[in-house]
Amino acid sequence: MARSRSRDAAADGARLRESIPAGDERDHRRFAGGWLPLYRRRMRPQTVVFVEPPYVCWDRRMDRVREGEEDIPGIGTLVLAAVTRAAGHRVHVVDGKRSGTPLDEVARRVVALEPDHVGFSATTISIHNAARIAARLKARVPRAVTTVGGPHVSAVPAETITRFAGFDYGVVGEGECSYPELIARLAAGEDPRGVAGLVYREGDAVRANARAPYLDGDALDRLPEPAWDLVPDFPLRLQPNVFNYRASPVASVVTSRGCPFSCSFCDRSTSGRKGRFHGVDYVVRLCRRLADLGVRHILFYDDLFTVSRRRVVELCEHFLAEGFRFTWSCNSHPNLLDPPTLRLMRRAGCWQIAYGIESGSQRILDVVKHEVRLPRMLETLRETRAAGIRVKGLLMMAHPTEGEDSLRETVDFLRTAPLDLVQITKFTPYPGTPSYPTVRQHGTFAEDWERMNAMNWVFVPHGLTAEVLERWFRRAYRTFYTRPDVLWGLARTLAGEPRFLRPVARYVRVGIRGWLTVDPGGGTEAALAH
Ligand code: B12
Ligand code: SF4
Repeated sequence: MARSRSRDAAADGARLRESIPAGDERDHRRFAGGWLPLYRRRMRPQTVVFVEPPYVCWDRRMDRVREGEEDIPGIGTLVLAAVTRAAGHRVHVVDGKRSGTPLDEVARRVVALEPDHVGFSATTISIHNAARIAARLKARVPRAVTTVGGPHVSAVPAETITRFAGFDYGVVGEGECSYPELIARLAAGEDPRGVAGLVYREGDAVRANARAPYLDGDALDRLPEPAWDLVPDFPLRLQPNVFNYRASPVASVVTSRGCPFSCSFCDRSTSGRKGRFHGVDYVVRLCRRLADLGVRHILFYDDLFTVSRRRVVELCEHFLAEGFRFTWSCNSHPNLLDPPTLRLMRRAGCWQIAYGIESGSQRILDVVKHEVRLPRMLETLRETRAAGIRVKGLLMMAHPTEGEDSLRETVDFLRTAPLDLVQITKFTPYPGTPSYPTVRQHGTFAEDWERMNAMNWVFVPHGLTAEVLERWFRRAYRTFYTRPDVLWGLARTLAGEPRFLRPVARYVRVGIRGWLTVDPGGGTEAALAH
């Protein structure tokens, strides 16, 4: 059954690609008429290649676990690709994230496309590889203009451009206005320095313009759909980590941007502090498109999908009215949902909610400004389960001011908390987070961007050591994943979805090996649950 649905989906994928020009031209006109006057200017179409660099997801010695990486371009890249195509350019996407793709191979694929412009999307963990590919490209196709966007350059613009000579430009914040305008100006031989959000060199200095206004309201809904047609094998390509989806094919959708909470570990340098929402019609249109392609599970990858309860209710009512059959999962803050909303979400297909738990210590929750009391958190988790939705908990260890007292509280919390799955990561002070400027007051911070994948103890709070942290980290995983109720729940999920068996067996094998061999700086356990 699953297999024949997959075949249908593949055929639908082909149909989607064939159908794109007509549908898209309509979108282009609407979009171009919206807020990009430069589109109407006469301009030689450019060849633009978007690149997602490979990055080290887990411990770099644990190559096998890297198979768990998500190898599909992000929604940011796909929306930018669609917008750039709408501006009349020839657009390609080169996704280097596929496990262990060598940098030379990524560069070779980009060079073969004879690009005029190459746009890199990079987080902190992938910025070095983005820069390495850019440097290789500049050596082989000097005329290609290299631009980097995404969270890392948005957080530390001048430092990024100063440090990496391979990037000609950076773009801070959302790229939908800035990037097409940069391309248009350069193609027209105009001075690009007025482009909003642009980071550029001027003599020895690096300058950064004020970012473009955040997209909101109609401007968000005028965006074309993500360029899924540029993803080979879509929607069959995305194979997220096991236990994160109910059924495949699976696809991701972003329905809002930004978050008004103030968690000190969270980088909102691209999306900002205000929740901005796609209209329900826009979301339903994307979901309908995916459903027609055979997608059976949608991952809502918003910063905080449930930031507006009213809107969640509206979305669910539309999903029910449309008769959508797919299941879906989302993330939430444990201070937002109530039983009626949860029950409605369940009826509308919600299968799993990932809650930011962060810590089992109230003191730490207050320090990191997570804005929730533990009793309320536990109540939300119980209510979610009671509504029939699986509960995933996201936690971190080594927060600023963390001590063995709070680590013990977190482990105790994990003994009984109503959770089906947990993912514990190692606190990492990313550039762009409120923690970043002050974190050194609370411990030692080895700021090596290439190790900042939340799987290394790059930050060690005063009074602790990496060895002590690692011991608590392992104890936390062991405590949770040896609970009979948790094991029973996982067994039931596996029984319902036998296709999980192979990846799970692989994770367990690699996990046991890692457990026996990995030193405190590494980390394998989180891979089991990610
Ligand atoms: C979904 C998501 C994921 C998914 C990605 C799946 C996928 N392929 O889409 C998964 C779960 C796999 C994931 C993994 C990780 N993630 Co993540 N993720 C997100 C999340 C929640 C949403 C991203 C998104 O789709 N946003 C919506 C789109 C529209 O926005 P966007 O991607 O930012 O793109 C816009 C701009 O950045 C800009 N832009 C982007 N690329 C480019 C390129 C050019 C040329 C230009 C001009 C502009 C531009 O324009 C885009 C359109 O407006 C963000 C939170 C956030 N708000 O960014 C965290 C976030 C990006 N993730 C983060 C982290 C830390 C990670 C991991 C390291 C976690 C881990 N331990 O593994 C990995 C690393 C992944 C990587 N490739 O580097 C951090 C990054 C912080 C930092 N400074 O690096 C964020 C910001 C979370 C946070 N708030 O702290 N993530
Ligand atoms: S961690 Fe989640 S709730 Fe906190 S600020 Fe970031 S997106 Fe918002």
